[in-house]
Amino acid sequence: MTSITNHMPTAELQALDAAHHMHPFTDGAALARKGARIITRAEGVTLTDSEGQQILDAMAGLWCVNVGYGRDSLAEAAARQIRELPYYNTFFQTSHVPAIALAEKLAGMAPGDLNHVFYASGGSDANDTNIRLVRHYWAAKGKPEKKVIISRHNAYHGSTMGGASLGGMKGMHAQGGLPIPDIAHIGQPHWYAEGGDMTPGEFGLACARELEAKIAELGEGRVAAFIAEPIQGAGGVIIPPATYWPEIQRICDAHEILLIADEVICGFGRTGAMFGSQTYAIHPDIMTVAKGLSSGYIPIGASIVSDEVANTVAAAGEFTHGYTYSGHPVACAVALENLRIIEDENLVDNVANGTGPYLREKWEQLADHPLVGDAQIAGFMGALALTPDKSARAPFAADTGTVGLICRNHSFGGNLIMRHVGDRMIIAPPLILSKPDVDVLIGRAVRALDLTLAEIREKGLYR
Ligand code: PXG
Repeated sequence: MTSITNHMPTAELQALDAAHHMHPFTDGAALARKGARIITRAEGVTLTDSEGQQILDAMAGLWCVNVGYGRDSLAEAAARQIRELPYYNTFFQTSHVPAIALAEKLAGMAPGDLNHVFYASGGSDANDTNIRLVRHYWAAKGKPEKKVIISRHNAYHGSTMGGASLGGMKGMHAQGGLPIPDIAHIGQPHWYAEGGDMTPGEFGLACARELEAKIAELGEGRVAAFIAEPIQGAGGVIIPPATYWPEIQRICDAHEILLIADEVICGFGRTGAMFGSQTYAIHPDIMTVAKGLSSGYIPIGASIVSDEVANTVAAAGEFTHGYTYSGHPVACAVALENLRIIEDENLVDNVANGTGPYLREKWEQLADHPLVGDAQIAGFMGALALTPDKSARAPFAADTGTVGLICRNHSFGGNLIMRHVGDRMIIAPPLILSKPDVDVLIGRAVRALDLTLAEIREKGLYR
């Protein structure tokens, strides 16, 4: 076996990567021509690549490294647990201390009567659990025909058959025979792109009422649940109008529909409260969590379930569902230490009252840039809508994503990880971001926008 180290020349690593590593959500042939960027180390909010570049990671990895990189205590928690009990399962009437302790901790942190934890290894498989759980719940209540789960276009709920079916990404449904049966979709509350002449408030209500119309169309007796991210992340940081969530809650309550809040991105501080459900005063029956639960240091996800749903399912006999790594002791130990850091260092308060307001002020000023039609931010989730015509909120004539990709390339080239979704530029930095970090972030973002404007003018893509 070759030993592959951080010290090999970048080109050699890229060649081996192209030869043997299939990347997620990647055009493999195109990547092989270009070569992947290779990250070798990270500390705080800063990545180092194989060329020695220092990069500000304004995406917290993939929306997950909430406590930042380089936390020794997380390494120690993992090492301690591996020495003591590296693995045991939680099937067959068995349990262990890390799984028990984390479940108790999450029950205490989660709002309302969300007191029961079913573990997974990430967000996708936790959402698969949710599909089976809500259908099984209604069957246990004597309503087995309540099976349909309503989701939204442009939602992201994972890449498994269930998760991707719940998701509303057309490109994903086009591959592999999706969606599975009994999943329906309604519109997203994306005022900037789809709100037309309505005010954001009117549009938020109209979008929420699509749920009521869909329930009427399907028949209340067939609908099990509605699932949504409090703020859509992968869809492009779509922050709903203030009118949206109260109306969704009213409709779910009125029609006996379970509400699943997918908190995989919003959970653990990102919106300025511990959970996005608290930011929007939602009372979900189930929350999906992953990512920030361990700050990405180790894979873990979970469904946090209400007393009513958990007790009903428990009374109905065996729930024939589970994963080898449900409640993995090392993952639970790391998650517990990660939650201790989030609480002891008041990281949620940094988002709400510390760095957060400063980031908001600077981010919203980016709306003055000629290329930016809208600058939105909630907690540590920000989006810029790029446009050739601010007043009309107009899209570019070029294919969606052409300009966004140019901007992303200038951003990465300038050592800022700011992503694009179509022609929206997005950030979701680690929750430890400081005010000096904000100045660096904004300076690099402005430079990327300036270079993008110059390039698209030159290429005739502007107007
Ligand atoms: N729900 C939400 C809301 C997510 O954002 C998942 C579920 C699935 O979690 P796992 O752990 O199975 O990946 C996610 C994941 C992107 C991107 O491009 C976002 C995610 C995953 C991959 C890419 O923004 N979010």
